[in-house]
Amino acid sequence: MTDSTRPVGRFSIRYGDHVTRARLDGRPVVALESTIVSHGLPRPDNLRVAREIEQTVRDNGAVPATIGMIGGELVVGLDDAQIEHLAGADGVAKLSVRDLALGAATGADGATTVAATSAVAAAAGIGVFATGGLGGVHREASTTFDESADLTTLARTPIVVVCAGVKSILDVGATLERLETLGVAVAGYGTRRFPGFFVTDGGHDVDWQLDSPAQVAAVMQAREDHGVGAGALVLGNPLPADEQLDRELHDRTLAEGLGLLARDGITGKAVTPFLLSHFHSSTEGRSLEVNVRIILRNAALAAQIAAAATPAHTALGFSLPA
Ligand code: PSU
Ligand code: MN
Repeated sequence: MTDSTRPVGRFSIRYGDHVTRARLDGRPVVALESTIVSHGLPRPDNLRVAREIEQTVRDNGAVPATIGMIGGELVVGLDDAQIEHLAGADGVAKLSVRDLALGAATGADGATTVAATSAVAAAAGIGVFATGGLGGVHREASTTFDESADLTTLARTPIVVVCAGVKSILDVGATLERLETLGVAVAGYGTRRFPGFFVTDGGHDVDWQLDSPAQVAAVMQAREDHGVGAGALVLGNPLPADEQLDRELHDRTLAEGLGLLARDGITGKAVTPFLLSHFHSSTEGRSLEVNVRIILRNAALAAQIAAAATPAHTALGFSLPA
């Protein structure tokens, strides 16, 4: 851990040694979120998977920067002991952007969602972020108003988010409509269909298809060159069809999970972790396996994109911590 910090807004960010070294050496960095570790995956697999995600980034030519909050301090590049802490401790907060100041001022330990991770990564000058699936518009949103803050945050955050689309537990079509309204760019990786996380095809077309890390890097460069629009690029990287969750098992598990949500009155930020945990327990680990595959594939692709994009990004003046 270094003591170099750099203020971002009213926060300071602490950089892990490996991230500081990577930036000094001009090596590519990939941001990773911690909510999937603390709240999205069951213990004890979550810690093993968190380590595998980091290793996959390294194996594909980049340096992982897992982001989270320790004792009220935002850390870009958690070390192994800190990841172990967020994976195993009780009471780790789920931090979206609106929670960051509350967590900082109260000295919280917290895991950052897609929204918070993107915002912190972009503030730290990291251009590529890998996750599992985005948050989005929930199926009952017309009455519950449940739409993830991931969407509005991505509208103002310049970063490439490599994901397997949005979870099929959400309203995929409504989420795509909101991304359009919010000005968030969306492309499929090797496909014109938007992925549905556990399932390869989320049921909707996207307008753009990108086919290589170099092509994604060229889009990043073009966005900088043109300076128009400061939102994210969501890159949907689908699972190969033979690796997806069995459709029938998926549909049955989802219907049950939605019923349980209603029965138990689960709302707000508890909804996504509840549904994921329901999938993991009632598919006897099959959805967990699929979830892990998704994240590792996204981590590999994000690393390749970051490596392809590095010259552009160092030229853009990644500012090094003082
Ligand atoms: N995708 C996963 N597992 C997760 C999440 C996404 O595969 O745990 C998390 C992400 O951190 C995402 C959050 O930002 O769920 C969305 O939560 P909500 O719907 O409450 O905004
Ligand atoms: Mn929500």
